[in-house]
Amino acid sequence: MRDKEFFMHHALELARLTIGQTRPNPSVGAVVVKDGRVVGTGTHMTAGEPHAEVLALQQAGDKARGAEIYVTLEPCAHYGSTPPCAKAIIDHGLEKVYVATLDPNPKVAGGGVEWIRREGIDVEVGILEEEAKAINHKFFHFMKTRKPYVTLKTAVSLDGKMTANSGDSKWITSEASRHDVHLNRHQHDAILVGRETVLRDDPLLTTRLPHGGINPTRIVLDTHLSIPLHAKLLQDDSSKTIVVCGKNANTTKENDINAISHAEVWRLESEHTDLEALLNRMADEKLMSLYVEGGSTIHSAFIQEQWFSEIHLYMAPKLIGGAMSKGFYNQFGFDEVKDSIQIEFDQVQHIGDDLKIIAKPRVE
Ligand code: AOF
Ligand code: ZN
Repeated sequence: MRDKEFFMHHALELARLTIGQTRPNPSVGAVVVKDGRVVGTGTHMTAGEPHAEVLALQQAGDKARGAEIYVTLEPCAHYGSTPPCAKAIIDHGLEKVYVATLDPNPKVAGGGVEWIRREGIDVEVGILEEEAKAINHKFFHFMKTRKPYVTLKTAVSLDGKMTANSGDSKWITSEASRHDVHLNRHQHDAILVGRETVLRDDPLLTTRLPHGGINPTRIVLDTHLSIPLHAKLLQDDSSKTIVVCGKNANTTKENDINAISHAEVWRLESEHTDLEALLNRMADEKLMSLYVEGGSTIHSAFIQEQWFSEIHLYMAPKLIGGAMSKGFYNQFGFDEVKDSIQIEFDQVQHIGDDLKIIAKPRVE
């Protein structure tokens, strides 16, 4: 049936197409319908470029007068890099506006809907709202908490090991899982590892998908600035690299890193790399989401301080064993099970030969 959910569903599909490419903006789709005919469609494609509604209205032209528009996010009310969409909707003489969900951005936050209603245009909010929120869940989290959305990613064997006895970890999971990891790199603003991973694996941390992808900003936690200047992520300039250090790190090394055009040192005020200070600095730089590809030290720090929204655990049908090889959370441990950190499983998927488990902090 071509009802309001039908058209909103298509607007949501348009928004879904651009997940990961609009940072720091949300992904938004719009469909304009006149007398049961689609007369315009639009997707916001990149920050700084026109919003979804504007593109859909441009396409509709004169046909927008008296038409209805389906938008996956409340039309904006502010002059940002583009003029307000609420104004465009009013100027084009639309008769009805269907909105999936309000915009949590304090600059908008209900103001767009209010403005349009004030002009006598009927607005209905809440069509397929949960789907719309899911598309931009990282953006919603950031707007609510002013902290990046943190995803901890790990790959383990069925017996919970991240490495074999030698430290070797290539590859525990199948190619299909690794493809999914690259999709997640594309969908996060930044990716983080610790110095140990740089020293051991010398990773590039870029997005390598069959159709290409967007590289996240690379962040290395390196309290004493001990990673070598020839590390691949300091040599390769396909995305920015931020090296985060404590207050006592060597200033010559800091200057050397800052001299690399795509690299930058963030010196924190604490002796060690204080995660909250890092997340606040990221928020200041509009880095709204963080994909942590840690070893157990890094993951344990994020878990211990409860700075995570999701854990992605890829589990391979292998048994590695070994008393020396680690699990992904093992730094402190608890004496009794009753003291352990309570989380909950959100999803379990089969990916290739592996399982992917998505876990989240338990909501009390
Ligand atoms: C809309 N339609 O397609 C999008 C919206 O810097 P600007 O001007 O691009 O504004 C960015 C803000 O606008 C962003 O933080 C979010 O609140 C809203 N995004 N709004 O009406 C769109 N992408
Ligand atoms: Zn707008």
